[in-house]
Amino acid sequence: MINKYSKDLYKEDWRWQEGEYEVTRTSVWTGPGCHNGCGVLCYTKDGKLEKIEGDPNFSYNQGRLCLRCINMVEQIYNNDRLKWPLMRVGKKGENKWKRVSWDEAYDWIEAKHKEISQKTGPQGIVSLVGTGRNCMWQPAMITRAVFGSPNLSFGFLSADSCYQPRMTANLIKQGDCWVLDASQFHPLRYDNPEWKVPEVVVVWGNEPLASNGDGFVGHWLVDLMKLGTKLIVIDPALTWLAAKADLWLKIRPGTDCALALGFLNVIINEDLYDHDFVEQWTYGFDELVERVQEYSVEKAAEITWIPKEQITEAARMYAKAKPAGIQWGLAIDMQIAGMEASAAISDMVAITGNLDVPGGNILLRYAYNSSKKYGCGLECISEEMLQKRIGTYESAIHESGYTPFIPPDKLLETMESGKPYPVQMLWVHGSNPIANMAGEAPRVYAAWKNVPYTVVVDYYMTPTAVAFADLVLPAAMSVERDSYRSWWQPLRAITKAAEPYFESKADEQIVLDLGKRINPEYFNKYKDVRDLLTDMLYDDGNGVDYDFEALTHKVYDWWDWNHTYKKYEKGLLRQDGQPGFVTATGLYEVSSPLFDVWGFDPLPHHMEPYEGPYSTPELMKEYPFILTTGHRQIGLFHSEHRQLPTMREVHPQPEMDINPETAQKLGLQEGDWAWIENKRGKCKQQVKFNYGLDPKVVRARHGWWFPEKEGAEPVLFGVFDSNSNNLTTMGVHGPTHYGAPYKSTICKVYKVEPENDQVTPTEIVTRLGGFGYVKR
Ligand SMILES: Nc1nc2c(c(=O)[nH]1)N[C@H]1C(S)=C(S)[C@@H](COP(=O)(O)OP(=O)(O)OC[C@H]3O[C@@H](n4cnc5c(=O)[nH]c(N)nc54)[C@H](O)[C@@H]3O)O[C@H]1N2
Ligand SMILES: Nc1nc2c(c(=O)[nH]1)N[C@H]1C(S)=C(S)[C@@H](COP(=O)(O)OP(=O)(O)OC[C@H]3O[C@@H](n4cnc5c(=O)[nH]c(N)nc54)[C@H](O)[C@@H]3O)O[C@H]1N2
Ligand code: SF4
Ligand SMILES: [Mo]
Repeated sequence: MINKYSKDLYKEDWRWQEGEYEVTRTSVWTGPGCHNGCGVLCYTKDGKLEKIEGDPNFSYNQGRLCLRCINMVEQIYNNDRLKWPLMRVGKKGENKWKRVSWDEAYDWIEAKHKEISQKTGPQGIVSLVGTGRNCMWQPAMITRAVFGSPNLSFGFLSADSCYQPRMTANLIKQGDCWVLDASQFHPLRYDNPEWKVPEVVVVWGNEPLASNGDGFVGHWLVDLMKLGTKLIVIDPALTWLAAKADLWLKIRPGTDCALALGFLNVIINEDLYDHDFVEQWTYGFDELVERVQEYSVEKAAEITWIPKEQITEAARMYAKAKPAGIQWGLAIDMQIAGMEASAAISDMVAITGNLDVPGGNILLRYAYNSSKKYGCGLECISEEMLQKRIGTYESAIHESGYTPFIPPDKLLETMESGKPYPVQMLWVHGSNPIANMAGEAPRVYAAWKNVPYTVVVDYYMTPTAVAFADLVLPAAMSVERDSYRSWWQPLRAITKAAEPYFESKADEQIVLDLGKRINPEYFNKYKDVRDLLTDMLYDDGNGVDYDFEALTHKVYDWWDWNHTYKKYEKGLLRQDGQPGFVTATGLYEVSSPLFDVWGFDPLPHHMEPYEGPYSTPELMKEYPFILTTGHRQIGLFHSEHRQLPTMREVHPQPEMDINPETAQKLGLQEGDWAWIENKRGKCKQQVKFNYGLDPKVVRARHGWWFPEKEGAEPVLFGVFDSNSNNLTTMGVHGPTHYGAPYKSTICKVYKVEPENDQVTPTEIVTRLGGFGYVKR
């Protein structure tokens, strides 16, 4: 592809020799822990990665790399990394292991699969996966195509509250998802003649400079600002972007739906919406007109704690700009009204005429329509077996097939009650739940004790593995594996550049090895991993007519569909080739008939956070602060990277943000350790002053454990000591079962002193039966 980022910048081959190095031009995904697939040049010698550079010719990251990729050599060759399969020899939690061969490990898995299948059926095996790493389809395939179980869970992420609410709201309303169009889907990027610079971008519940989440590189926003884009940032904290924004709306956590409805009130009542789009392409607009009358700016201001003038100004600024885009993030999902907030924000995009226009919010699909993700292997599960999915029939969205997951909160209940059947084995593939994902980590820890067997597939030994695993399998990292990425645009090769660390194996290889043993009928057709990948490419690819090897030589392949605009006008969305959206009405559904059928409110509405000043005023007397958890750190991906000296130099300890005035009242100095506590539990983090934060709001970090500490219980790498998820919940969500209050709970804060620090939280959880006041 000849473009501005081309030839003259650097070589365009896929592999070459440069002095003593072999250089492979490819993309990476995980590890490093990441949602992206930036282009890299891997410099290897004797099969080892020695350095890594950003690929200047890939317009996606334009030669840039963030900390986690730059530090990849340290991540791969850190001595703590798992070197070979380990079988538990001591009791669970004792951290005693023996080295076994892969064959012995596979024998054990095969035997357990047989035993469980005979005892309860394969549905007794439940798989836990984590966030969008390059281990989405692999565990899905192992669960369904290898084990024959229908039970795949998005770890223990309460109410599927990451990206699922946003994507599902998009899918229900318009049949496809959108993202902010920062020109990323065209190889010419900002030089694409069709593209327009957004006049305004709303960064909403998202800090993409730290997170680079969901296939969006935060630095693109800096590019846009340089091109003239104005920002509105909606965040309780003064982030780097908020500090550069024209408007920063300091929202009370968990009230984003009310804010969106307040915006819609201004947009509709001041006639700032796009009449052509609304008349031609929407269904149920009049009902929204009625609904927003209940959300005057005054009311929205009262709920959100944002001055009403700012709400009006932001609504006008967004609606008058042509084009304008919304870059949304996790905070939208992580509230009980996660689905409702997502729906209201989608409506803003649609009725202002910013849907699928250049510089607005572009509708897109996986490159070449590849659909093999968490849904992989579903074709191997019979209807009868599907009916056995845990908890699925208690949630309309899960039942309807909008998600390939079982509801994680129901899985936890099943583990506690043994109903409808006891969980016999947890297959943990790319997740470290008790350190990070589980909403109510101590409760998950307690329930896991009822599960006889656990297998963990990971790069490193984790607290979850020490506490529960019988078998730990070492996984290969990105540069050590052949794979590909079709998550958004373009289709990218992930080409093996270095030899796997010791005996670690690629997730793809583990799929194939186990598949050939347990379901040879399905898997014997594949000679090797490349054969499997080729089959997936053909199978998925509307238009891909080359094999995996050819993709490694192409490196990147841009799919025109993904950068075409106004696809609904051109008949490019629907299977019948007619103009319109992939919905029952063929229109953008402002009021959702599906929601109505499922018994939900067809229009968005505000729901007060589960705990807070208005819903639990009594409780607030004891726990006076609103707590939001988990804002991202650039060098750490969830619970990963804590082993790496460089990352710990940048992020030595978990830090909680607090307004200095509040800290002063509590007798806290910056750097002090403070307890953060509510009725479910407590954890300690280091005080960091945040001058912009509301005096009543506290922000805590998530995912912290300490590989430098003892692994055996009761220390267990200190996994519950600083764990914000001792305070968050499971089983608390709105009627849609989508969206949990990870970012809107309550707490009190007080200084850690020798007398209140006699027993560690980890010891309380692992040895003393928990915090005692965990609600059941
Ligand atoms: N470095 C790094 N990158 C990551 C990850 C990681 O762990 N580390 N995790 C990945 C994953 S799985 C995800 S989902 C993404 C998430 O990444 P983002 O979408 O960026 O989400 P967060 O960083 O959790 O929070 C973003 C902002 O929301 C604000 N916020 C908190 N509560 C609220 C609220 O109630 N309303 C509003 N409007 N804002 C609020 C926080 O102050 C924060 O600045 O990041 C991905 N990328
Ligand atoms: N309080 C609070 N909790 C949160 C959040 C929050 O904002 N606040 N965010 C939540 C969100 S949005 C999410 S998505 C979850 C994420 O939760 P998870 O995705 O479960 O993240 P981790 O707990 O870090 O576990 C991932 C494990 O997989 C391993 N791993 C990484 N890449 C690979 C790979 O390619 N193959 C294999 N086999 N293993 C791999 C890592 O070493 C690590 O041990 O956390 C959630 N937890
Ligand atoms: S966003 Fe950062 S960690 Fe992810 S692939 Fe790009 S450079 Fe690597
Ligand atoms: Mo996530």
